[in-house]
Amino acid sequence: MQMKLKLTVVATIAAVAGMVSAQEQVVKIGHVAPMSGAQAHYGKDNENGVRMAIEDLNKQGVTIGGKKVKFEIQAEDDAADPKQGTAVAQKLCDSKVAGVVGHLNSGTTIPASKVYNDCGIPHVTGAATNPDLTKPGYKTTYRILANDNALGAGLALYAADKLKLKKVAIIDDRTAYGQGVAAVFKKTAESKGLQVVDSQFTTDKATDFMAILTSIKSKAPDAIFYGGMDAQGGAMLRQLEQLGMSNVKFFGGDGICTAEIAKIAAGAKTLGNVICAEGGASLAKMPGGTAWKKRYDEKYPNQFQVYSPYTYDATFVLVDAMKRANSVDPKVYTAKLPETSYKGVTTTIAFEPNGELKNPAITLYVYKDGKKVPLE
Ligand code: ABU
Repeated sequence: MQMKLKLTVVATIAAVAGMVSAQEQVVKIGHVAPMSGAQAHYGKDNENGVRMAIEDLNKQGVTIGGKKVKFEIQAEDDAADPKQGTAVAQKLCDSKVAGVVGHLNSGTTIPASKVYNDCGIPHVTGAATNPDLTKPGYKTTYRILANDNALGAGLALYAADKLKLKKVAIIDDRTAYGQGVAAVFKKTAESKGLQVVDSQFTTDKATDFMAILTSIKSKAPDAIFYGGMDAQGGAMLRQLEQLGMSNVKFFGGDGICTAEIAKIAAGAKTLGNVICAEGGASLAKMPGGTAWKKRYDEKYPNQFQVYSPYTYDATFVLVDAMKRANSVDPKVYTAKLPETSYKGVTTTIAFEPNGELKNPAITLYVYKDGKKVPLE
């Protein structure tokens, strides 16, 4: 008799548990960035942003189509390599993720965007800034920060109008991002009467820049613009100091505008010559920036770089569209992304018809006592 009662209780508990799980659905959000190699610190920061968003969403409790949703991340590494980027994009399509946050590099995001378009999964980048990304007009591609047209032009205008510089040299790393942002800087600088005295290039794997910096030194520029990432930018700062080029300003886009560049510069005083631009407001001026950064630092101490507030918002933008469509099916909810009006941590996010952010801000930064501070 006692045994029979026990069995009944167990069966009842199992039935209730089964009912709950039948009403819950797991929805996977893909994230892609370089998680290995010299750019892994950017990738880790970006992934942290998505993980934090998913944790917050699951804590809030989201119900879509009458079912409680449990969001999970499917995190992938593209190693900043365009071929690996498309392979990983296809893997996410095959895994039937509901949406993707990524990628980080323009060189991986641009080819991956076609893969996502072909399989009908939307992706939102919070880091890739080459304007070519949105040129095909895919209904599955969105960017939630300013692009390199704004960054390159903003820096050139500052060099010409505020600093009254006359001569600049330009270096790029031959990536989609580095080459693109350097070309915009050059065009705007020349339109303002700056003389481009030397143009050099390197790669996103190089470590020794003595030859190109020595060539540039002989042309005596007031400033160098570097289109590329912080591993190379930081090493250049050390080598500029070794070459006695301590008075040369060092401009760059968001790729060098990291906490990490101060570490890589390893005490070189030339860090104080850096002027870099990011495609959004400073954390202090973002609607939710200060409180969000405090929470981020508690969860992920010393890991903040640049883009995690954007990857956090990108995750919420995808889920906001799912809620408005009352569907987690990308074939259904993608149609709601163009009508986004989402009050995020970074700004209120709404999109142009081509998937670019409406009314993006840019902020210029300098480094004081080894810390990045906005140029007010
Ligand atoms: N936005 C700079 C770094 C990422 C990229 O666009 O390649």
